[in-house]
Amino acid sequence: MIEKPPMTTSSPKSMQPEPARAADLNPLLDAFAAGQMRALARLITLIDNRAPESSEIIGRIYPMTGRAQTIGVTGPPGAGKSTLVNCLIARYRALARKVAVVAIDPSSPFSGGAVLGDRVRMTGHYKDDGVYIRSLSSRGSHGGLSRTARETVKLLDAFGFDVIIIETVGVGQTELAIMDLADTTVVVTVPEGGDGVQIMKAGLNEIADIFVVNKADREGADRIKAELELSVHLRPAGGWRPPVLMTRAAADQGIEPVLGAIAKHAQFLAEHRDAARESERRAREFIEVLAAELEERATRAVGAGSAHSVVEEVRAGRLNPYSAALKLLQDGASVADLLGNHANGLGPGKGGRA
Ligand SMILES: Nc1nc2c(ncn2[C@@H]2O[C@H](COP(=O)(O)OP(=O)(O)O)[C@@H](O)[C@H]2O)c(=O)[nH]1
Ligand SMILES: [Mg+2]
Repeated sequence: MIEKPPMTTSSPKSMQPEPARAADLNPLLDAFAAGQMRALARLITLIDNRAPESSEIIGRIYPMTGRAQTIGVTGPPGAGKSTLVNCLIARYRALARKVAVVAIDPSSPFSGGAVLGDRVRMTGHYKDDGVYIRSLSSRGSHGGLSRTARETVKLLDAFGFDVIIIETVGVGQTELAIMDLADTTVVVTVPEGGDGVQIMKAGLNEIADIFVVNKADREGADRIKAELELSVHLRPAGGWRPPVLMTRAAADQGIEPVLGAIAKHAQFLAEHRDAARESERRAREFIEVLAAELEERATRAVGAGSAHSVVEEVRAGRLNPYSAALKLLQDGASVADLLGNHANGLGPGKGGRA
């Protein structure tokens, strides 16, 4: 099943009226829990549109998460990421594992890959319920996209996919943040001139758990492989040393070693679980969600023609924004009044009040 994000023009940053809400989340979440793909798709759309109930959705499905293996695939545009992902899908399906793909690279669609596209269709994976491919719109703000990606991965995890592959172009900070979601990050590069240098410049070098030199049929593959191997040896001893593998994804060649390396890295992670780091990660995630939730609520509350006295004072220029913000925070009741239940559409008694 391949889905594109629906075209809408809503923007979480603009001060527009509150977007339309799902009347009641319960039937949708029930359908999701019953394994209905359409419910999954609708929930992802709500998340992708940064609907006000996003945090409630993720909070409620959270107990069902934590089972999936997440694999990030990144690298320059045209390196063959989507082609490689198609190869991986076919292999994982052959192992009866359910695979979801989150594509944040709009440049190359999945359905178009000539050779593997046909193969996937031939083996029936195209209509396979065990494969779900979803591209996210890049509408979100800087932090918005990585948040959308993280929440989408949680939905897919909770839905029961065994393997979740996140494809994104490795160019900026947002992409690096998105790769932070993955248990295992595969950096795909190609023999074209200067590509190795670009990988290092983009900071992809540090985040790679596995290097793949794709288009190994082209000249210069050995050279970039040697370059990458040299950089790998600069890593501290005792840690994970990323293997450098060669593939010809368009010909479906060299894929088994990639699967093997992913499995080996997963095993390494399992053997080196770091409870302190996981605790730190959860705390950081809490701060991120809290900050984003406050920003979204403030944007809605201040934008929706709020009759709140502090907002009116600020708008009229009688109270400066700094003093106003501090004044509001000094009084829990005022915070709840401005940003509380009515602002996110949760009814009383649903636990939304501070
Ligand atoms: N020569 C060669 N071309 C490849 C190989 N793998 C992928 N390609 C081609 O490279 C182009 C870009 O591939 P794509 O997977 O869309 O790259 P992405 O932008 O990184 O996702 C497509 O035309 C592929 O058919 C390979 O191993 N060798
Ligand atoms: Mg692609």
